[in-house]
Amino acid sequence: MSAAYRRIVLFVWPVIILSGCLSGSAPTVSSPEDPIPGRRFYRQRLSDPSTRAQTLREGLHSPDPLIRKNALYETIAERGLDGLADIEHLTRDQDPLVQKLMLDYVKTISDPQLRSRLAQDIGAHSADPAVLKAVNSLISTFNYHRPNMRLKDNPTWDHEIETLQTMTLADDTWKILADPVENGHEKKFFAVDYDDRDWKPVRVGGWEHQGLGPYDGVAWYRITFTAPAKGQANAAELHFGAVDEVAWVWLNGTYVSQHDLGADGWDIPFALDITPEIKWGEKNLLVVRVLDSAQQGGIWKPVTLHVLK
Ligand SMILES: [Ca+2]
Repeated sequence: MSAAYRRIVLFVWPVIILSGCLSGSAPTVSSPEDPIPGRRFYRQRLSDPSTRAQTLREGLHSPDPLIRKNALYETIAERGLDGLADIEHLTRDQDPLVQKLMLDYVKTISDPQLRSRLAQDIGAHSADPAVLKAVNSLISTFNYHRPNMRLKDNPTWDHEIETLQTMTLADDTWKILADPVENGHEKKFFAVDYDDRDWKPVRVGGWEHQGLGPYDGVAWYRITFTAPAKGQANAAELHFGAVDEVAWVWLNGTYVSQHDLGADGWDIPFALDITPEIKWGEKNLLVVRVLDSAQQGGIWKPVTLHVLK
């Protein structure tokens, strides 16, 4: 190390640490305008065994994402799971490169609860589609599937089925919320007592033109409607004109069934028996979780209640 360089280091480093302390953040060695000197300085200190450990710890808090990423990489390589306490804050990092590396690390954790918690934390702080997708595949707890039998398919039903009444659900009282992290089921978006006052109003039709933009992914719909009195009815069905693409349906908090033909199901009508779940003559809550993988998405044709005898 030259005398001149040593003087620079001796002068700069305390200032860096001091400014970091004063600002309440970690020491900074680079400016956002020109990160190169900071990176060079970081590498030099890293190559010196006497400053390496300290440099790594500081690098994990650097404002420069490349330095954070490098420090994360080196810390994982050297200490593996023992370094978790030093790197755990990076689950909240805003930089996709750091997020992806952190996710690779989280995948190696064998404790499922810890793995899931860290992955969820990364997902909650990321807007990067690739990161969100990887997080989802790592933590997915969505496992809703239930067969559904309509009255017309019931082999023990021997009467002719008559439609007593049909009622199209109001077009203008739906509400929607995008669920890019795909944990709406864990937040119980389908529950009757879930508070949806912050959800956006939405009409039947593609969600692209209704404030969600070119969003591909999961979104949830909620609507309440008043069912007619039971009268002579033997069954109730919900007829969906079309949902682009996959739909999972809850009524009054109970999971009913799904329409899952993959992307091919986007324009195919479907009907579900809701006889066990409907509340005759009362308010009912219908919740639909929609997955759209490409282009237009959402409930784009009307939903109609059919009362059958
Ligand atoms: Ca679509």
